Amino acid sequence: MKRLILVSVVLLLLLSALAGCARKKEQATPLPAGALPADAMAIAQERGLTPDDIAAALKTYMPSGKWDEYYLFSSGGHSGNLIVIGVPSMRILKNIAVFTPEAWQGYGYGDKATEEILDAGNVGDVKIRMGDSHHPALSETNGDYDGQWVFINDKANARVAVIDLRDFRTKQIVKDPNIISNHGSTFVTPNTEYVIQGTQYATPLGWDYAPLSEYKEKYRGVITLWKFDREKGRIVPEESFSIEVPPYWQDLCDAGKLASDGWAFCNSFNTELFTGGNMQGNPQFESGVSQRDMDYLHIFNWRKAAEVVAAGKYEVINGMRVIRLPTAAAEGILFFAPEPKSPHGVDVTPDGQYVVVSGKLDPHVTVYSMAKIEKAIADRNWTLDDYGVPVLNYDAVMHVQVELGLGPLHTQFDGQGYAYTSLFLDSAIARWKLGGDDPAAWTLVEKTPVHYNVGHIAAAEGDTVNPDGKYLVALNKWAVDRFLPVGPLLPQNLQLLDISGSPVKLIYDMPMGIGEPHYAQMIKADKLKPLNVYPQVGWDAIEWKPSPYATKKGEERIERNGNHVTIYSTSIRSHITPDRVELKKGDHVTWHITNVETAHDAVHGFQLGGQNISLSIEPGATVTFEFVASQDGTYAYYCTEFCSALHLEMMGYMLVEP
Ligand code: K7E
Ligand code: CUA
Repeated sequence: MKRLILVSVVLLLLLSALAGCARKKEQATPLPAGALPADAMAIAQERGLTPDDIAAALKTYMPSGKWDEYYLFSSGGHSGNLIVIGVPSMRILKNIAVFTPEAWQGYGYGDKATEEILDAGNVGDVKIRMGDSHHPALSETNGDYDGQWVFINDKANARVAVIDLRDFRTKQIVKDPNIISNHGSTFVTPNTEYVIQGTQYATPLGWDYAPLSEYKEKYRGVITLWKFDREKGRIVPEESFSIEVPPYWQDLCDAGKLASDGWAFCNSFNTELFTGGNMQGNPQFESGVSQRDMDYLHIFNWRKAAEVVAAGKYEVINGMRVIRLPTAAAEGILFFAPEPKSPHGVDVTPDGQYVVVSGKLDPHVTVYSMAKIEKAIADRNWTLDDYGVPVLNYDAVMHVQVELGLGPLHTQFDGQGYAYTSLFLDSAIARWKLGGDDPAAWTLVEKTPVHYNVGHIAAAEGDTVNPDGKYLVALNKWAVDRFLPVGPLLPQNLQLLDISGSPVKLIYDMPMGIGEPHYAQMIKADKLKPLNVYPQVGWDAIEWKPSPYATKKGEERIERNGNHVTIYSTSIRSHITPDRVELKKGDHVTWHITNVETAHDAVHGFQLGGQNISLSIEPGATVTFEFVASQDGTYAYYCTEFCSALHLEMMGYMLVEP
């Protein structure tokens, strides 16, 4: 029977994907005469636009020079970056380099500070220069986005990055020393005390070797609470800690807020402890991990966990303080609640009273009540799992199930008491009513088709204590027939929906041809105060203070000390000083360049052919790179931003004498 269900689920998945191709274009309703001024009417008629098309165009068109109302921060998936998009125009504004080198921003191509950031994310002696970014989390104050920082995880290597919204640059990457993949990250606590991160695929801690036959005893996950220091703008690993959890494959997490402040929640989807073996006669992973009817929602008290760590009840494992599993269970830090199998998203309502779990294999969302969870804990209404963790009685904590459709994944909220859930298999967004105490008041309101196979959704400030409503972006996994064909690898499709009224309206399609976005967050634009130029000329943008290598105009120089050569340069429209650098083969070169400009947008780039060097030197910044002149010859370096009419002349020769 279970096999049958699984086979039909797989079939459904395939069919839903194919359904995308078969779907018909909607019939165009003609415009009534006189609906538009004659010249606009002529354009609309010539292009075959419907009244809905015209309304959508009017809502999303951004006249030249006008600014968008919201920023959307979208993960770039396996491009390892973070993409900034203006809403409602859906124009890409920046593709922030995070886990992957990026030449335009001079990230990871010589710039010493950025190389150090990337190197901090290395795994042992392997230089990691890729990432699978999934979930951005904007910093919060009192549960509301404050526009200061954004964090994002790399699922492939279990890392978290810190991005500074003063200059939209990555400032730090931290690697969890105990796990090799994460997914339930990043999610911040309501005052950004901690950045939450959960394991995805369990391994022995420190991903040490242990045979899969020892899975139950040796494999584990962790929930890591990375301590964030706002003053420093850095995660502080020494003040962070992990909570050891069973090897249940933790999935998404969310932090509690208001009524659930101090708590956090993570799903899991392999309470079967299945370990594969499809060449050894075992079922495939997707069926092996779906045998039980229920998995476990992890409910943990991070505030209590911080107290337990402060009381010294932890072990240091690979340099990280870890609350061991028996301690977590005994101290009332970790509880489980059964949840319909193979869940994906877990999302806390704006008032913090309810936790919404979406199961990929269940047409319902399952809603838990924080009040009921706290009562069940107080009543000790639980049984213990194999690891001694209390499993709360499902009936005591489950508040209501709402049937929405096939493949519910992720939920967001507006300020009108509605929730929105993506339906992957249905290719639709369900709008449904949060009902409060009365379970009968929780009802599906409407469903809006999207194209196709939607994963995450992002409503304006839709996971805060104070959602804006207005816009919702569906991050669709399949594009199929929506855009001009570009070969077998298609863009994903970000679709903008107007959720301000009823019915919900689809108003824009935006192809994302960079990497697969997973989650995104949308913040009111006026909450951000990015600077135009660095605070003073000679600025170290990573340390956020004047650089000791800042060079003033007229003080440029080349210093030689044995075979160590140090160059102090400036760049200004339209020259680099010095424009002649003479080296000897084998010299070790340290080269500092200060952009002495203070004009908005007066950026100079710098590329040095044959040395893999690409820098971005933004107004006021001092950038340093180092290399060994290992090959003699004649090289050219030049500015890579078309900064002035005489930009092509902004160059220099580097001679390396044999
Ligand atoms: Cu793609 Cu949040 Cu990683 Cu769902 S996850 S879709
Ligand atoms: Cu500076 Cu072109």
